[in-house]
Amino acid sequence: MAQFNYDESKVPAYKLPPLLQLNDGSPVKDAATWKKKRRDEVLELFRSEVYGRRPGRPEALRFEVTRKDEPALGGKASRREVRVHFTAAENGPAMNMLLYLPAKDRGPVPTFLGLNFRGNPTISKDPGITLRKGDKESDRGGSAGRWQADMIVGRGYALATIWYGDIEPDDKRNAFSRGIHKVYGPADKIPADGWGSIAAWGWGLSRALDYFETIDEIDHKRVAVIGHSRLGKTSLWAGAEDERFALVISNDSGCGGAALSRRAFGETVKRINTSFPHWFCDNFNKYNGRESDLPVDQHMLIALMAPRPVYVASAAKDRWADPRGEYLSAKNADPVYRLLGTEGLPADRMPPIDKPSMGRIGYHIRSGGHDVTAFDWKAYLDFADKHLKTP
Ligand code: GTR
Repeated sequence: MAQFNYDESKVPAYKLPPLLQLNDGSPVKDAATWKKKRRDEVLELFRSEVYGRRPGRPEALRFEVTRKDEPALGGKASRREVRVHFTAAENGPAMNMLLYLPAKDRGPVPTFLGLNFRGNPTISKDPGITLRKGDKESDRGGSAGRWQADMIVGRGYALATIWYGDIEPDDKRNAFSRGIHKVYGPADKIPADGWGSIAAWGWGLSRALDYFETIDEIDHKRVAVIGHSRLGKTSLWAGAEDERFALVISNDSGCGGAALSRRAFGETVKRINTSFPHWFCDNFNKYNGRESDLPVDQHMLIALMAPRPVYVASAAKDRWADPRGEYLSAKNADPVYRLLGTEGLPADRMPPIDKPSMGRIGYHIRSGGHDVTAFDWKAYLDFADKHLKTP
């Protein structure tokens, strides 16, 4: 089997594992059975076969404000920087969070939280963001289009972001010996269902939420977790593991994220496990070229968010991430949302390009390629207004 496919006629015939059926074969007919039994079963399957098990909140976790609030973004926001220490050691592992609070809205405000790829200074041209060792002035704002900080605070939301490499380097050779993994044990002792880097990054997002619980400016019950691509896989898994996240957004997350694995369209399980062996747990390798043996598929991951609002976004030219497979995941999670008494995804077919469909599940396919754009953010803000702003 090829490691990727771009031909719809070569998508194998497949049957999705049943969502509304317990492992013992009995049907899930009511919300209580989903909440008390089936959700836990599905979560366990994803832990043991896909992402791996992660630890809880470290006892020594502590928060240090490294830069006090200062006006930023032309007065539209105030900027704060916070170091989240994972251990008691002064120079131990920690992540640096950049936080913009909207200036005109009195807290507690709803918040978007997401990891960034290239460092906090890249998310805005704001000259006040602390540069890390090795960062250059010219790095500032290099990824600003993907963050749209002005638009977000202008609509009354806070924005918090952390460089994902602070939690763990995205490095297939050394990730586990240099990142948060090493705090929890030697790199060569990770069991087959032990956490991979996606679980580690998601764990870091939960530690950011721990900080929000300690401050008044942010409403920790209205935090939307967002991520793009590998970090979209991460936001989904973070939302599954931690139900404190009120809303979950996957931007172009593809294989191992929102896309159905069984379609094997674009990137496949074998391909992703070969290119990025550190992202998932070792057990996931069992399904290389054998997607139909997986006890789960990614519609079940989307369903783990229920009844919380979840948004899946694709891009038309991003065939590697399989837009159709992402749509089908969102749609096939719909029965769980309905069972829990909420609207699911209104679109019965894949919506036209650039026309979002927003129920309790949202979906759009944007024109253009693998990216996060102002169009995407406008949709996420509209979706958040719909679900987080209504009393
Ligand atoms: C690609 C990978 C995708 C996606 C992407 C990204 O190389 O194959 O699964 O995660 O990277 O994160 O940009």
